Amino acid sequence: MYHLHILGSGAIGSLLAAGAQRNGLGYSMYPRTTKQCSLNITWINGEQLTITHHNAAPSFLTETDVLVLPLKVYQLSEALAAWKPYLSPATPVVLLHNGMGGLEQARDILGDTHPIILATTSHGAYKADSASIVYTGIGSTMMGLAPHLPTNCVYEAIQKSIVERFEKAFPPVQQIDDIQSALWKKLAVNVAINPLTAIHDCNNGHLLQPEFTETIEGLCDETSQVARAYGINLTKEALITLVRQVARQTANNFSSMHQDVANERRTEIDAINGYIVSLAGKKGIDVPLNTLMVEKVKILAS
Ligand code: KPL
Repeated sequence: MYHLHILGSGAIGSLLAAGAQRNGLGYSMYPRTTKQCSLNITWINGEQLTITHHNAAPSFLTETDVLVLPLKVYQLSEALAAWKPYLSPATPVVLLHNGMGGLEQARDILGDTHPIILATTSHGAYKADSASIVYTGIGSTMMGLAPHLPTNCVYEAIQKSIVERFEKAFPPVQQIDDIQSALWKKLAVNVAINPLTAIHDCNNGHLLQPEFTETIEGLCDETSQVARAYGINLTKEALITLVRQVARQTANNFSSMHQDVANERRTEIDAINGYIVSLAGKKGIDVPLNTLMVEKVKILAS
């Protein structure tokens, strides 16, 4: 069951496709352009794999297909609008991106009853060049039903089958009942690590130096205040511990925002620190450090 249809040719989508291939599961990849028809993957154990791309044009999907969008948030609306006419109302859609704002876009385009699964992953990978991906760090993936959907047996059965499919393709995968909190925790990590590594041109581990302590603590404080204002109970202390833990575990990695700036690609700053600034504005919360991160990264990336 569930053929994986993976959009784009980014690092995480490619790892998922490679995992499916290694485990004998059906997948199709839809790169944004047809220039690239295969990608080389260096798996974590050094194994070399080649994954092949499908046509870039959408194809009709049924309830036994799943559409996976491991895209940047700013690419989602265009991709979902292009795919909507090809989706059955029962084709599950998996959103897998850094930052926030994707679910709102998906609901606008697909409606409030479409089965949507939210996912976040901590696997490390990077695109060495346009045709090669390197898998650098084993992580895990958390998935859960979008919080606006009713928890009835239909949606729960879809969620269970999707989680099982992902577990077979690219383990480990954990089904999470409160995916919203998990996404906020990932957001808090990205709020601190991503802009600071881009601004200071350093790897994640460098942020453990004492010179970054005050800024990291301040960013976690702002994230915690905004999260609580929206009913997500995350303390500043818990977020600081989490950020430091991820910086340690991924010490040698360069964050995705660092890679975006280094490769002169558009960054996800609007969906990360910009998201905090925007939510804070609606509740009258002062978030000077997040505002500064947005300004600095925008100058870097301009
Ligand atoms: O998600 C990441 C990213 O780079 O976007 C972290 C967790 C910071 C790992 O680098």
